[in-house]
Amino acid sequence: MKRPLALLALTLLVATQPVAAQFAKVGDAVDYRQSVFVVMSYHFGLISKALKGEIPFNAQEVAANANLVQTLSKLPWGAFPAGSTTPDSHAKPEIWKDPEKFKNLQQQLQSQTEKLASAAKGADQAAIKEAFGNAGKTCKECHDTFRSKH
Ligand code: ASC
Repeated sequence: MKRPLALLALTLLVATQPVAAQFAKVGDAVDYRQSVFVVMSYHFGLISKALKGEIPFNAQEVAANANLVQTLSKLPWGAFPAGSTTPDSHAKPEIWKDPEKFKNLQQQLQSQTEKLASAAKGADQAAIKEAFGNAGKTCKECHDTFRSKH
């Protein structure tokens, strides 16, 4: 394959299968998903600070952060191979005992971050705040059920 074609094929693969990452070791999957959650939490936190007035409310930055959160919310779920817990992992066995509930919460997060990104394109801060709150509640609901505090 010529290089531009190979690059295009790779780009399409990555673009259409963001969650199909393959991991050689369990620890790699844990590192991958934790990295995504750290970055997602960082950008989610910036939106929180802007809404609370702890940093200036810059609409473009809030929208950019919301877009990042939306994109990032798609990524961790391909990195939960069955039973993938390590001493560093906070994943509870319930993830693999109740996969339907776990999946529902993933989808809920993705639809709510989509709504957040959509609200953040407009000037209505109350709407952004509401969408932000709903997304945050889903983070918490999933953590309460599926994430250990250790
Ligand atoms: C965050 C973050 C979470 C969620 C959660 C919301 O900023 O890191 O895990 O919000 O605390 O309840």
